[in-house]
Amino acid sequence: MPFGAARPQYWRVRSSVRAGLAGVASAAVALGAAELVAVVTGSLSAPLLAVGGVVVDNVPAPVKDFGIRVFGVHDKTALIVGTLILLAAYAYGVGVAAAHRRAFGVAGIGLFAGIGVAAAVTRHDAGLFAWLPTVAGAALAVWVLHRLLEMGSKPQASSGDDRRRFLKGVGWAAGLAVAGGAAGRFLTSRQAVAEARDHVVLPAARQAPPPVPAGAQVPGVTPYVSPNKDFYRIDTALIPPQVDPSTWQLRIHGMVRKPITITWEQLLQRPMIERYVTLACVSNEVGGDLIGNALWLGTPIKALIDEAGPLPGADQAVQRSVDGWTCGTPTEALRDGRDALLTIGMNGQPLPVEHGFPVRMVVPGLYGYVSACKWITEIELTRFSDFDAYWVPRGWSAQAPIKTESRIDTPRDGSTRSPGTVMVGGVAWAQHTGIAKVEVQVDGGPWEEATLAATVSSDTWRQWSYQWQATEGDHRLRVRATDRNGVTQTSTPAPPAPDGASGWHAIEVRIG
Ligand SMILES: Nc1nc2c(c(=O)[nH]1)N[C@H]1C(S)=C(S)[C@@H](COP(=O)(O)O)O[C@H]1N2
Ligand SMILES: [Mo]
Repeated sequence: MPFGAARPQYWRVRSSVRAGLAGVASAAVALGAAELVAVVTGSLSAPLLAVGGVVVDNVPAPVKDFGIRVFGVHDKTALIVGTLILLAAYAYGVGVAAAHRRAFGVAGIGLFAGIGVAAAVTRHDAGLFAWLPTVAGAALAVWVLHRLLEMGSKPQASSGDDRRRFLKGVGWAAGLAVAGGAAGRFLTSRQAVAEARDHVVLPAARQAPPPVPAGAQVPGVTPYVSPNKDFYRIDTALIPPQVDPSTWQLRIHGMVRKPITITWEQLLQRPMIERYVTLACVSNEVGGDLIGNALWLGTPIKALIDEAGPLPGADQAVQRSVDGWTCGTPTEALRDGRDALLTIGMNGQPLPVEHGFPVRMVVPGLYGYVSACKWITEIELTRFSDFDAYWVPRGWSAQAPIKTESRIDTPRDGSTRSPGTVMVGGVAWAQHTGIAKVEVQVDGGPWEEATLAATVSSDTWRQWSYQWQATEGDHRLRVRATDRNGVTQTSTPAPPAPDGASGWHAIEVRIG
């Protein structure tokens, strides 16, 4: 043998790399083919999204918290990319194992298919054929893996010709997989409701919306009204549910005298009002940006609930989304006269798909996870003692009013300014109670009262400013707010779980 004793071992390493590549290529084929089949069976039946969905539904509160802290509103992209990397590593291993024994390949792909099918058929509203994308993808993967291994593992595969043939095979498989996957995604998105949304003509509110007073905006602070495209987004949906208004219905049932169902057309006939409400996520850290203020157009939910007639003891109104997500709101909060709205418009536009199109709830004063169901289709009157909504068994409180908080937006933490007057500014919120006072403290000195900007109502955040006579050196600034009941936000730091972060926001600034 011309290359001496080293050759067989050298060749074995090369061939196991080939086997690994064959495994990865066949996994890609499985995913691509599954995406194509899922065009017919529903996008959530493709294994990647199905498994991702199960992961999202089962992460413990601290892990979810960590995901949001590290990846922010990109937590879902991170999840998908992470899953793809894990899957590629697994498929590489399956390829190598299959090179030794084909049965290992079938078993490895079978295990993958088992997990995919289990995830797909247990999703909320899974169709009769939810198993099909995974099974079709897996069957194709077994065949592709077999073919590629045939090409790649023949002893004569070390010849240039065979190596080229093998790489060409891998290239073709990967190319077809990506093309199939992309075509699948494209066709699925054509079923999307973007077009239906474009055709929605929102009814007018009975009165003009409350004007934003001049002076509500402090220069350098986050916009008082958050544009739709910048509004924070938090939900468990890996891709936003596509709900066609022409088939949308809301059913109000459970502990009621008379269950009612209304359609989109009927909803549009109801009296509409427009209100600014500042929505906040319970996962928002002190100083964080999972909070936004918008002008919501909707009909008061109280009237609809009263028509259904809640029975005594029905202290919880469980809202359910098309994807099965639930949140529980105290029935009282929907009927006590605050502007709890069944919402169809956001800042003058139909709700963006990611923000709940066509219909969502907005309730002033409660964190989103207990009040703001997007893609809503159901309200079930029940008791808190009888039903735990989505986040409750995952470690979050059943009841969660928004905690009074304040944030410094300018100067930025860690920035440098010149000595002299420095304009300090930010936002403070105590939804449905209102902000009465904001104070700023420099280097642990006395608390100084900030100037409050004008605001639309107690249901929105309020901006503030403070003229700081800054001297050279490193400084630490803190802020605290007091609500209109005279209660000052607690200095005790708390993490988001179980019912919202607390503590005073602090920043460091260098003057010089
Ligand atoms: N269907 C559905 N609605 C949902 C959620 C969800 O996961 N699914 N998340 C809630 C949470 S935790 C928050 S903070 C708000 C966020 O609303 P936004 O994404 O429009 O800002 O939506 C709420 N409504
Ligand atoms: Mo949230």
